[in-house]
Amino acid sequence: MKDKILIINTGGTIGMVGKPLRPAYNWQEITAEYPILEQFPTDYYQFETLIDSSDATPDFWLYLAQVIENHYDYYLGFVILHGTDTMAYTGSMLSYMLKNLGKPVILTGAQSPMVYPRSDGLQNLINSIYLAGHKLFNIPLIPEVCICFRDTLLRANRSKKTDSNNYYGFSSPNYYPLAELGSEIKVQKDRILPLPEEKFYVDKSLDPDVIMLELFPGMQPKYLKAFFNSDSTIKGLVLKTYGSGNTPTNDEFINTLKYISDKNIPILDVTQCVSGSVKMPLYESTDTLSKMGVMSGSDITSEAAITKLMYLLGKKITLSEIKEAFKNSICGEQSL
Ligand code: ASN
Repeated sequence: MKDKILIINTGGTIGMVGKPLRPAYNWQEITAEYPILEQFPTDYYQFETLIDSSDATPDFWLYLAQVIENHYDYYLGFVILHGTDTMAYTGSMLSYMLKNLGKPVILTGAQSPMVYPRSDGLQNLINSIYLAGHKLFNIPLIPEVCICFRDTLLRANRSKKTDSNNYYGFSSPNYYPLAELGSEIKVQKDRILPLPEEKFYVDKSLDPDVIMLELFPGMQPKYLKAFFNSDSTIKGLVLKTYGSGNTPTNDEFINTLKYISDKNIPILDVTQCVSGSVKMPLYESTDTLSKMGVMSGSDITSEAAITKLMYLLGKKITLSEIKEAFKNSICGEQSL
């Protein structure tokens, strides 16, 4: 193994250059203004097509996981340059796919391109290099998929992009940061997953035949039903509900959920609130859902929920096994 860090560039604002902004052709173009970056022991891998992360797809996740697998044995850790828009989805999916992860996988990006003088990119990148290179910088090893942004290191599957402009772009509303990145890097060891004993591998099961819908007052159940008509291929539903997991209680809405559930389609209840948890059965509405077999998403983020559902469906397990999996955490994505 080399005492080095692999930087994997997938795209996003951090590596954009020119006017109008376009993805850089190579690493030198991004870092020309920052000779300081040459002093770090890094290698660089660039995706053939750099994307705006709003174009991320399941195939993109599979390819990224494959790149990590191919290089896993040779590096101390990985820094993934990624657009901020869907970073929490990619981080969540990677957290499920990278099994027995024993090295840091740090996703980072920027709100403003690195070639701009006021960019947040350089600080985010250097912090990420430190965290991925751990022992080279006297930092504890964090064997997790994380998001490094501004002054915090967050568990990726607990994170959300909560600001489209501010340099504090991400938060982890239901789990404390894994590290604080001030003049010192303070890692909170008690918040970090244990180092696995088994060998690392990539689990590539994934089924994208899912849908996520957010409730709003006045939503017409007939539109929800239309998604699940007789020839629909949708295999799972994440419902973003109100407050502690509440939905309308009228017969038409409840019968529509029953119609979906009777097709053996797993329905997961997650809250549309930024923080807090689904509590079943606290109110009458969640009592009805729970009796129907709707699963509680506890305090999982919607990003971690939809990717977990894709991951579980890809395993071709039974409905009751899926329900069991949502009562448990795969890698720290929800409280039990
Ligand atoms: N649209 C960009 C992306 O997600 C936003 C960013 O990176 N700041 O790729």
